[in-house]
Amino acid sequence: MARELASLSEEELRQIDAWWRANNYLTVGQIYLRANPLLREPLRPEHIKPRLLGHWGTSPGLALVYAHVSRLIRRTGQEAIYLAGPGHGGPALVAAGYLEGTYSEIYPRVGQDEAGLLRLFRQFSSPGGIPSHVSVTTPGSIHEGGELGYVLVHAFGAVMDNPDLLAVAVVGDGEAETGPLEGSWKGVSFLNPVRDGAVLPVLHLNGAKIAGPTVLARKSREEVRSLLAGHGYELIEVEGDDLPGMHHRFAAALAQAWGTIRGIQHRARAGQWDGTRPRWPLIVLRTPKGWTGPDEVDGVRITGTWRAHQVPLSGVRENPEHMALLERWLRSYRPEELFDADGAPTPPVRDLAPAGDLRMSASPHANGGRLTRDLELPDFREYAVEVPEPARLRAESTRKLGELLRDVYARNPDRFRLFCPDETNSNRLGAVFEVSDRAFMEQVYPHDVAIGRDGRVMEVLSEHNCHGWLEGYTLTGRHGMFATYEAFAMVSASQTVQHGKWLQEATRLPWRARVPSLNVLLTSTAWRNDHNGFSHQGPGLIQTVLTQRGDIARVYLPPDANCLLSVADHCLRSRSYINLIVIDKQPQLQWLTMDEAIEHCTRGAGIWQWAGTDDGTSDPDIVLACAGDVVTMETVAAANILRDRLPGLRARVVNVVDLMALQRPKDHPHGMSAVRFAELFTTNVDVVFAFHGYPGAIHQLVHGRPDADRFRVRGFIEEGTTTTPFDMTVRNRTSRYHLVMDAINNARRLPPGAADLMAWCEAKLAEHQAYVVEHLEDMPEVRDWSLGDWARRG
Ligand SMILES: Cc1ncc(C[n+]2csc(CCOP(=O)(O)OP(=O)(O)O)c2C)c(N)n1
Repeated sequence: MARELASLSEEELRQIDAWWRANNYLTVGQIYLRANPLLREPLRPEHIKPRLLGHWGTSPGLALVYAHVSRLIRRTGQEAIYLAGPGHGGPALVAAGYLEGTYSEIYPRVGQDEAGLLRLFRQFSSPGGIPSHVSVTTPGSIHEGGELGYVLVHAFGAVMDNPDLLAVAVVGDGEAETGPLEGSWKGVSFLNPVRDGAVLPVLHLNGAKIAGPTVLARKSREEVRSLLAGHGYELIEVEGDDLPGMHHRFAAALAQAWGTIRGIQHRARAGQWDGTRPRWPLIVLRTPKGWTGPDEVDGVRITGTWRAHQVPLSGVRENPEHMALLERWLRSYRPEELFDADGAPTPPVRDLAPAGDLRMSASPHANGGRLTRDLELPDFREYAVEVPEPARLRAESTRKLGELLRDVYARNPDRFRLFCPDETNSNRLGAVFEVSDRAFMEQVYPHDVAIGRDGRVMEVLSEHNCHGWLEGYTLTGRHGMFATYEAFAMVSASQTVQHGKWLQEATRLPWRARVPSLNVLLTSTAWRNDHNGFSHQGPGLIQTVLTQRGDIARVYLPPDANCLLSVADHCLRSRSYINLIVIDKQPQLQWLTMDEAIEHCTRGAGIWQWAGTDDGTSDPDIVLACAGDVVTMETVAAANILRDRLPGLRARVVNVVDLMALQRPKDHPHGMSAVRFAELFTTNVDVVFAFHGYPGAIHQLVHGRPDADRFRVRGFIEEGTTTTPFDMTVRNRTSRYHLVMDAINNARRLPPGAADLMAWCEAKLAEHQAYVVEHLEDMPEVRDWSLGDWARRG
């Protein structure tokens, strides 16, 4: 089959050439025209948009690849999706969906007639229209390509556990200079030819980026070959700008690539794979940037240079010469052959499109919610930690989550994966290895553990890869979790933001089905990275997610294992959110029974009556609030000190699991009502709030609540180093002693003994200081602290 595909018939050449010309015409039309879409009359200034926005340079290359892949699909029935790394070539992909008819099916106003064509042109990069990139509004897209660097990670994620799918991923040569893209060639080291589909990267060396040459385009061919062959690819090179020669050569290259892919898959699926990593094909495509556009403008070379990147002809309305050049350029595609009298694509253009869902713009994989099947989830209550009374038992909470995830893996062998930068065991999630190894297609040695060809736990030391793979995986309808050290979640924070934007926009499009949520587990947190030091102490991702819109962002801070299980179950069931779950992996005190945890997590926040000294009959003297595991312990310990040493003070303890519950209902769907807020925090009593992250976050969240100034927030204030766990809280002024002093300083009524207790706390802090320096560990009364019999149930 591949051999037959290698040569184009006359008919196919005619179709491909017509489709490509039509696509280029529509791209230029989208950038320039507000009227006269079929050039029925000579161009006049009023036909030209007042603001010329968009990117021409990459578009003809993107369209060329699209046209040829469409032919491949028609000939072979191959299921494929298309990812444009240089997503600024949006008009080419919008045009592709339009020529395939998908666009008009989804947006009937943009029909395949002259009026529809005009709307297509006018809406592009316009107020009330569509964005310039391959955004969420573009049918067939799972990759906007706005922030460059992620095209391969999205493609690899999309084909995992998707054996019949081919993801064609065009990589820009400028994009190839980014760190994430350079790291993402390694995807092939994790792709199993039996169980996974294939990625076909097309490295598009069009020579330039916005304002200068690209590294790979100016390297010798030998160096480019060595680089990519070293990553494990078999290179197929196509170069030129001659026509129809380029069509023939690209068709042959694509046929060869597809033949290689199918050969690898057939052999592997027939049991003939010896386990060595296959050499997957990669096409290196060298075409001039802005190919088929104006060669020269005002005596300056455009095509093949960075000047072709955006809008090659400026000031068209005012400059008759430029207007004439534009008209010549548009007419060079011979629109009269491509669109009929009504403005509909003519048969050679139309006939290239594959049928129905095989059109890349209509692929259900790219609208993954359509394919999403809910997870088979075990009953999370079965993993409960027995909690006879609060703060008696210590447990590694994430270990329980690992057990739950193990069984999620077992029940969902085709639609759940964990993504982690080399830390699954370290994060205490290692139970998953009872049912799945880590995926690895490079050499495996006898002394390796839990690693192999059939593994489905994804470990690669790249937060960019992990995050991007999970995005590709969920956008195509499957479920997963990204578990990472809290501080290094900032490495991929920008991806979190970009994905949030995607999800937010998607919720506005009725045709986009809701996809599984992006679940991010932050563990190895700031407070317990006492052993690693300052570089490992950074709770910044919370702040980042808080800036995202309420429609998509959720932040959970479960204080113990049972709360974590309840939160995780909720997140794994949810759709189209970014769920951030923050909890440390070290042994930690357990507070709530499973039933209590479920109720607490369902409400998002609650009073821990047993922890405080407030009888609930009237407002307390002070509220001690907390969100986050370590600061919860400090808060309960502080309340305990107050109970013992200042029994006349009424202190209420409030714990917050769902951070967004603090917001007003009008600011976030989880926001608690004013009545509930007052029940927890009163309307006028001061609140000492111990927070896991940066204090400003809580101020931001309670903004607009009654007398928000009464919130005194303690949190991480960038006081970190390699020290003891408790010293971390002392340095950041969230220790139990600091919280007690804060309570005394802010309580609205002080019983006798407060001054003595202040002095006692100061003495304790001094004692701590001396002790840790002398003994290199925390004081036993802190290190081994628990509530003792004080909170015994019943
Ligand atoms: C991470 C990131 N940095 C910078 C930009 C701004 N930018 C937009 S397009 C572009 C050049 C892209 O060049 P290339 O990937 O070669 O695409 P093409 O030449 O095909 O347009 C740059 C730097 C961006 N979109 N993303």
